[in-house]
Formats: sequence, C-alpha cells, structure tokens
Amino acid sequence: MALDLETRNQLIETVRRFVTERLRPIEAQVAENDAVPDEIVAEMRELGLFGLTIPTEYGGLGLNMEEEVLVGIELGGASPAFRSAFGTNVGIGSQGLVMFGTDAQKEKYLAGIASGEIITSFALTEPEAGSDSAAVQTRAIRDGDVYVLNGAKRYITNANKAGLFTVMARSNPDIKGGGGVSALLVPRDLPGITIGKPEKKMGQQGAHICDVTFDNVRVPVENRLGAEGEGFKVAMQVLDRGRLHIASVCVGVAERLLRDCVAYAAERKQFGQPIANFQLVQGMIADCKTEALAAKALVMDAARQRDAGVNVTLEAAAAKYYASEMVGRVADRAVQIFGGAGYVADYGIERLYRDVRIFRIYEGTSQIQQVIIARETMKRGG
Ligand code: COS
Repeated sequence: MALDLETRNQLIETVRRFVTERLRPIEAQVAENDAVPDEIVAEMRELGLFGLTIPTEYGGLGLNMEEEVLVGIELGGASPAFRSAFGTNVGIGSQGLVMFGTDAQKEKYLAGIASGEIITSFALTEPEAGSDSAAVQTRAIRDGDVYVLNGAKRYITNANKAGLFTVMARSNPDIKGGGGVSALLVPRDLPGITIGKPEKKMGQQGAHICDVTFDNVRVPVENRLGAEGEGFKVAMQVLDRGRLHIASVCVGVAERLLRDCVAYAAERKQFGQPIANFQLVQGMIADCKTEALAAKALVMDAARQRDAGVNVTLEAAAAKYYASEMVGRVADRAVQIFGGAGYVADYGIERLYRDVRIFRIYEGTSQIQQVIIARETMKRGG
C-alpha cells in the first residue's frame, strides 16, 4: 500500500536532510578509510533505511517502487558508497525472499533484515558466469533434506558483512541453462563458507565486494526460494526491481552533480566574469539537465507501471541503461566545467566520476540491458 502524501513527503525530507547534513560532509573521509563509520550505520538503522522495502508486518517501511525510487534519487545526493551499506537489504539481497519466500522463511529473516541486524548479499555472479548468468557452475546437489553447495561466487556486494546470502546454484547439472538453477537462502554461519578480502576498486570506496566460496555447505531444503529449477527466474525478477533502484540513484547523482556545477559556474570567474555566463558552459549544463530529466521520467514511469502490476522487464532495463549512461556523461561534463579543479581530489568531482562508472556494469552491463530491451521489443512486436 502506498504511503499517504504527507508521510511520503516527510520521509523524503528526512532522507534529504540525512544525506545533506550527515553523509555529504564525510564523503572524502569514507573514501579515504574505505569504510562507512559505525555511528553512521547506526543512524541509517535508526532511520529505517535497511527496511525501506521490507513489508511493514516485518518491521520495514514497505515502500512501493515509486516511493523507493524517490528515496533512491535523494540517496544519490551523497557518495553512492553510503547507499551500498543498506542497498542489498533494500534490493537484491532481500527481494527474492520478499517476493518468493514462504511465511516461515520470512518470519525467520525479514525482521532482522529490516532492522539492519542481518546484512544480506545476492550471490549470482561467478568467475565464468557474469553477463551469462544462466551459466552458473556452483552446484547444489540434493542429499536427503539438504542441498550440498560447492562453488565460487565473485564480486559479491557486502559479502564481508553478510549474515544471509541468496545463492543461485545449479541443482540439476543435466540442465545447462537457467532451468537447472535453484535459489537458496544460505546463512553465513553454516560451515564451509569462506569470504575473500574486499577487492580494491576504481571507486565507491566504503562499499565492499568479495569472492565467496562454498565447500560442501549443507543447506536445508526448506531454505530454497521458489520451486527447484526456478532460481534463475527468481534472480531475474529481483534484478528487474534492482535495476530500477540503481537507475534512480543515477538520477540522484546527476542532480547532485548539476547542483555542484551550477554553484561552481556562478562563482568561478574567468575573462572577468562567472563562467556561467558563457554559452558553451551553459550548453553543457543544458545537456546535463535535459538528460537527467529524461532519465527521471523513464524511472518514474517504469516504477509506477510496476506498482500497477505491469511487467517492466523492458522498462527497467531501459531506465538502467539510459540513466547509467547519462550519469557517466554528466560526470564527464562536470569534470569539464570544474576544469583543473575537477581533476583534483579536493573538490570531489573526480571521485564521483569514478564512482558512477560501475553503474554501467553491475546489475547487468549496458550491453545486457540493450539485449533485454531488443528482445522484449521484438517480443512485443515494436
Ligand atoms: N523475469 C522473469 N523471467 C525471466 C526474466 C525476467 N526478467 N528474464 C528471463 N526470464 C526467464 C525467461 O522467460 C526464460 O524462461 P523459460 O525458460 O521458461 O522460457 C528463462 O528465464 C531464461 O531466460 P533467457 O532465455 O532470456 O536467458 P538468457 O540466458 O538468454 O539471458 C540475460 C538472460 C542475458 C538477460 C541474463 O543472463 C542477464 O540478465 N544477465 C546479466 C546478469 C546480471 O545482471 N548480472 C549482475 C549480477 S547482480 S550485481
């Protein structure tokens, strides 16, 4: 159920204030230390950010998609690394359970996920199964009332903090594609799980990705999400939602970069006047604004359609594709408008330029979004 307008506006205002007053001032420190401070995580928990999309009966805020993307846009106002602290709990780490979990599974985990006590991770990608995610080689072979899990997952967000993984693994080795894959809820404390060191990345320091290996991990059959062999479809539906969330954050980062550019262009003087007076600078600002508006319209429309029960696989892919490419162009122009200062760490623009690069890659590369858009368009006949 949607929030009433007043509650929705209050929520957005609260998130905006938190982003501006608490997160933005420590962006550089978080990037430097590669960690979000514990007290900030505690404040995120207090604000209910870990449970934004968890149903209210389990202690979450139960936001619908439109509300979630509105919050996502606000979150883009500070380094996207902050969002990552609770992003898996809101999105890909929890939505398989929310959409396909049994009552017993939900009872067991959702309250802890909503409060942030349990951090969740989504373990789909493998060394040999990135874009071709139906090719997962991790195996979950049935042995009585358990699946025996063996294999390796790669670049798994929040794996180092996770208490619960959603793991996509091949339960039927005779079926090569997605049809042989099942989704399992795997608690971190089961014996046989090893988490690698967080990778050194190009950007978004403070957000962590690690490899995860499973060595004869015995997962109760009751932990399966959905039917056996339905795990790939579970993952794809989780990603439909996740892609819209990522697209909203791209819009938010673009809006923030625009605010920074407009302020800088008004203050920076060359040839005896603010650079904002120059039409070539104005051209860059106009392009950024137009593209940010277009991306926002795509995201909002897809979110509303999803809330109305429409299948938005195409629209979510289109929103993610356009918004992630758009924010890359906006960040590039922001460096240009800031000039030398854009290239210098103190101003934070070069950091955002690096931070946004991953949006064109994770939760499906731009090329995969193109594939999905083309396939769906042809399926729909235009
Ligand atoms: N919702 C529901 N079902 C879906 C679906 C969706 N969004 N997408 C695919 N499916 C279903 C298909 O309908 C098909 O079902 P049937 O076998 O019953 O016909 C099945 O899943 C297999 O789909 P498809 O044939 O499209 O699979 P492919 O292997 O050809 O390709 C892509 C799927 C490329 C789209 C998929 O692998 C993908 O999204 N890759 C990127 C993965 C990704 O985002 N990784 C990031 C990791 S998370 S950070």
